[in-house]
Amino acid sequence: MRDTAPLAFTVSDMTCGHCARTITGAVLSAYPAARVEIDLDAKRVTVVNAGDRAAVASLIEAEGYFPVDVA
Ligand SMILES: [Cu+2]
Repeated sequence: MRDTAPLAFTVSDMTCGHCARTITGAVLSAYPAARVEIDLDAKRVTVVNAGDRAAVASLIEAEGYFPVDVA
């Protein structure tokens, strides 16, 4: 199965490995087939094979972070 188009977010309040694991875990618990890539330096979260943008954003928000769409 081909990967879906990546959804990219900037999460400015993602500051450490704990944040990265929390966000990754939240996405994977809802979408076990997803792949989550985190670039902590760039504060970037990229997700493929998950739900739509709004669904992924709300999972991240539910953990207390503020994702902003990357155009
Ligand atoms: Cu952290």
